Amino acid sequence: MATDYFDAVPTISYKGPNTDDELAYRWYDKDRVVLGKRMEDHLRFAVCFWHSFCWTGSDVFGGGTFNRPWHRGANDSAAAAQKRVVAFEFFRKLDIPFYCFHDVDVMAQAEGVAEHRRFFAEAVDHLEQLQAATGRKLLWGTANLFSHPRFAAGGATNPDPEVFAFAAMQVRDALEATYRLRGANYVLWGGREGYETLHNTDLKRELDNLGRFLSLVIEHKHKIGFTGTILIEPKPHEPTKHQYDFDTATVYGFLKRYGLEDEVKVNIEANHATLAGHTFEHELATAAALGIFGSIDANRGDHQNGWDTDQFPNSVEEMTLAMIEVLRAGGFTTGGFNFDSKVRRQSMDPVDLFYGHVGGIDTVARGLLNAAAIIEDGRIDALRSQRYSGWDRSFGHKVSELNLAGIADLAENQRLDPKPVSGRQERIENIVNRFI
Ligand code: XLS
Ligand code: CA
Ligand code: CA
Repeated sequence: MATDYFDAVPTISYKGPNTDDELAYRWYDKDRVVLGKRMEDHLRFAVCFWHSFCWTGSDVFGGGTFNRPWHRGANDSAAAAQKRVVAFEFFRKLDIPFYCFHDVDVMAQAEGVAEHRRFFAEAVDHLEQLQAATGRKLLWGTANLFSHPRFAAGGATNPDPEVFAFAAMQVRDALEATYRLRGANYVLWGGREGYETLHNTDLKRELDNLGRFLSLVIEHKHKIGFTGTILIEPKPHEPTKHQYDFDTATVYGFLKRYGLEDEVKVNIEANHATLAGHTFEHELATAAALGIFGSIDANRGDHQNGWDTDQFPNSVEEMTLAMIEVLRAGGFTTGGFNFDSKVRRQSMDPVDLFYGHVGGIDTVARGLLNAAAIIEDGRIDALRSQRYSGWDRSFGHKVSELNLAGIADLAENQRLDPKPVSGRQERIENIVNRFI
């Protein structure tokens, strides 16, 4: 099946910062080596199916605005196949290595278990062919446990065990499909796993069901031999008032309680970090400190409003601060940068999908170059190490080894009177700004 949907747009290539070509990369030069690694291998970019090829441009005030031929009629097998072909043409023309999908993104609209399994299997066969034909790879797969009305009260945390079972069926199939398509990760975003009011919610039972569901997923992953990473994507609210996977620290506490902290990492979305009242880099640094940094959804929010706008990243400054943490964390292993980003509702033309992704990719690439320059310069890391250097000297060693009373005696015997030291924040911020 051929497509002419993107015929007006050429394959995007690197043309450098001085080019006037708006459909070219100015900073993302995939073969350029940065800190010993090719840019493509550092950043591992992915396009998501759902926002770019499934969403019609509708919002709560109005219907679809986008010009996407596969949305004109019912979402049947033919429409789903056309969408898959167009999507892979897009991945190929952007010249980035990965894509991501939810089960329902890639298949025809299904009623009930039998149809769901049949339509999904048909889609996965086609995805396998498209991957082989275009050389594109799967960064992660996932199951949509939140759009269909049956999931109005959640999937794994639904009060009805029949819904729990339907969710288990979808996740079993999506996990097995991800394995078959050689996906690098499998994501669980807590869709509607949360609550609206405690008056009708048994919070403890819901948490235990969510913990058990996750344990079953891990058990099945090992049973089938999938070696990719299982990722949880934190989010504090939306769609529910309170989501259980609130932020990275909350997810870590949850994993500890159910004994899964060595089995699961996090997929951190910039927009979800800011909705939780954190910065993007805070969530990255927290995940790295807890040993659960996995992957990134690069889409950002809007500084003036408090919802999930999923915009393409376009602040080089913000991305530089995030990339410093990614590099400090040692970079990605199985993870990557997924554009879970959507063009605005008025950006209805096919070419708008390119402007969005090209700008986002260049913003991340420039953030990487800035962060690498800051790390190579070494001043910031040196100032940071200097600040903690007392712990590397003999007094610090003693404090690390003694018990509370021993440390107290040490303080008394040495007649301690420690003096405050400047944190040099403004000086450090000035140094960072010289690289942006
Ligand atoms: C929604 C989430 C979702 C996940 C995948 O806010 O970002 O798109 O990334 O289910
Ligand atoms: Ca996301
Ligand atoms: Ca989001």
